[in-house]
Amino acid sequence: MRVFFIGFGQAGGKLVDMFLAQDRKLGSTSFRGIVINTARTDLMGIKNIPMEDRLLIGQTMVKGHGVGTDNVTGAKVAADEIDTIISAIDRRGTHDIDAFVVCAGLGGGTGSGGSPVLCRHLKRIYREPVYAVGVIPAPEEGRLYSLNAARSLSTLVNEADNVIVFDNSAWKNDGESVKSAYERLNEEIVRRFGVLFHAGEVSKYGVGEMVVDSSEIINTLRGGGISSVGYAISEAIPMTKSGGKSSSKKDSNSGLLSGILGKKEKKAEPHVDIASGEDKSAKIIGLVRRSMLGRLTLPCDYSTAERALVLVAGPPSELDRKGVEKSKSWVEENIAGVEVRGGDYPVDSGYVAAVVLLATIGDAPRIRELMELAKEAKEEVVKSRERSHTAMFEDGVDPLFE
Ligand SMILES: Nc1nc2c(ncn2[C@@H]2O[C@H](COP(=O)(O)OP(=O)(O)OP(=O)(O)O)[C@@H](O)[C@H]2O)c(=O)[nH]1
Ligand SMILES: [Mg+2]
Repeated sequence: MRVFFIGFGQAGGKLVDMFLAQDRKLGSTSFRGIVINTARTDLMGIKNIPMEDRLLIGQTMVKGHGVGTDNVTGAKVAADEIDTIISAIDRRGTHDIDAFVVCAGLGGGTGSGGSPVLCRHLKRIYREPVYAVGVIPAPEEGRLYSLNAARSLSTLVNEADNVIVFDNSAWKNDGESVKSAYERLNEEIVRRFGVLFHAGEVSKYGVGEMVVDSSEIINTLRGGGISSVGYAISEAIPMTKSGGKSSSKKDSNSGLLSGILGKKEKKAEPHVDIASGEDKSAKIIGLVRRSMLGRLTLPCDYSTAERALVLVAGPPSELDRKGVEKSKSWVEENIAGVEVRGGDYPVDSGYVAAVVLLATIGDAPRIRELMELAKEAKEEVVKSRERSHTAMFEDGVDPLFE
């Protein structure tokens, strides 16, 4: 799938930088992107995007120093400079793309305020679907971050065609700070979406027997709302001595398609039989179950998902149509809706991996928590306004009649 990425703010910029690095590593040209920030220094840290595609906005207002977690300013700057942003996107080229993906951390200022504004304009101007990959903050990052995220997210779900959420708190380890986990978290994000978005591509094995092309992804995300992604990877596949998957040295160590699934490729181990059809199928079903029941990008009640997409990636010798079909049926039995799409993606790897996209989910505890927090904050504001109004009225001054 040809994706135009836009990284908004620091988290978004780092993610897009990594998506482009992955694309390059795969020898693919499906991904392109620009990054936008109000902080000059954050733009300097980007590695895979040329300077002309790094956009500094809000210079008159914040002088290149960032908006300091103020997402109202973030939104204002984006709205004021939307023409500059759209020109930068057009300069990079959009005629052959399948979708826009806007990446941002929703707890800060720039990406949090700017991404809903951007999504609204992208939808207005272009025909391609506009998705957001939104990172939500851990509670330990503070109440302001959570409030920013709640506010941004509730706008974003109306502006983007779908918001796929990644929850920082679900992914950092105990005792680890969110900051020190960023790099690892970003790899997890990029691996999942990278495998998913590259799925329909022709690899050295051709395309899959059951290709997942961009329209399958687009149709899965069509319901809007919030979505979550699961992922699981197998143990290293035992290799045959001759003619097995990674028979040539270049294949196993090329670092092109190998490595995309997330583990270091090992050298072949001789004298092991390739699994039978039954085994392959069982293994695939097991992986898909694990990916859905394990840690999702946004922990949620998967039984409330309206649609799903199942993707099985691995060397062709391990892929199995029956296994994919059975997995799809299993997912269908376990989600609210009946639309489950899926297929395979042959890659040069010593592992098999499953990605499950759970689209338009009805319930996620962390989202509920964010929305309740936002509601409380709003009530507090109303109350404090009432209090100040009463106090002033008691003093004989009614601000409404001033
Ligand atoms: N997963 C992940 N989260 C990040 C990363 N960098 C920042 N975040 C989170 O994203 C949220 C917003 O942070 P930033 O992206 O730094 O904010 P910004 O959009 O640049 O906005 P300002 O700096 O306030 O102008 C916070 O909750 C951060 O914890 C990252 O590299 N990975
Ligand atoms: Mg920043």
